[in-house]
Amino acid sequence: MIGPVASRRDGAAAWVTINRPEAANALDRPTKDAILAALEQAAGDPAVRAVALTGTGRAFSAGQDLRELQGVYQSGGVPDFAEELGSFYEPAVRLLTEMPKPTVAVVNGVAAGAGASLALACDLRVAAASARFKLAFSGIGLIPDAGSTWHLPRLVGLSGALRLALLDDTVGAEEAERIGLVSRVWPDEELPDRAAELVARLAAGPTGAHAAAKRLLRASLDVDLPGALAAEAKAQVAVASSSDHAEGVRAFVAKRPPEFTGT
Ligand code: T3D
Repeated sequence: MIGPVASRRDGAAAWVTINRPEAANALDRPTKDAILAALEQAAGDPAVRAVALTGTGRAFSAGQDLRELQGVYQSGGVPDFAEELGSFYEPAVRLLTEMPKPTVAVVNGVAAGAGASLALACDLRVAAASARFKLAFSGIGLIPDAGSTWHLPRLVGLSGALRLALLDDTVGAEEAERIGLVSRVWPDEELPDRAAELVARLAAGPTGAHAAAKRLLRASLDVDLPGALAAEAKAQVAVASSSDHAEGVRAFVAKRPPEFTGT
């Protein structure tokens, strides 16, 4: 039986698919637990060299399951937001941003609330033409969380971030590409194949170099230039001793495509 999350391997790529299409892939407790387990597994497996996060059906994810939240209120309780954020959203966002391999959100449909936050936490976002982004938090009287207040200004600037948070505009895929929220948009029917190609390409890449580039670029807005230059030099010395570097140079001279092994 397929649970709320389906995990599969495609060569060196791990695909994590949120699988509650009847609820727009909203994040209830079992779904959150399963996403976290799948991300932990992919992050910790050295044979996995790229990770894709996507959804089944018409949505990527509509964010926090509001029926579950309503259930807590109806039973006279108050949701423990600190616990929810600390036990799922924070570790999931940190795994996506910190695992030493590229992460890609394959945004097959609407990404709202914390669903959008998870997409924003991935290193790259690619989208179907019909996909859309909506923060949705202000609609239920909350602030953007799960890393959105950190990622959004870095991706679309402060003005764009404020617009999305306060006006809660829905941004379609084409506009998302124009403002730098997504890297590629493909016709809906082409998304599965094109995204699989892109993720496979990342998984066949120089994993150590990708990991270092990801780490340095993510840190870059919080360090000064001398600090960035020093960090680059340190990382380059480490990466230069990898087999993948030697293979890249060999392949260039031999006029053939490199065969990186991630070592
Ligand atoms: O614990 C904490 O720390 C709190 C953290 C909160 C983080 C958050 O994510 S807050 C934001 C939560 N999300 C939302 O407010 C979004 C709510 N959903 C929508 O605005 C719309 O559904 C969408 C824009 C996402 C999609 O619209 P549309 O027209 O394409 O689809 P739909 O018909 O509205 O939804 C399809 C079904 O999914 C529908 O079920 P039904 O009526 O056919 O049985 C709908 O109720 C359900 N659904 C959509 N979003 C959620 C949901 N069910 C539960 N929770 C949802 N978030």
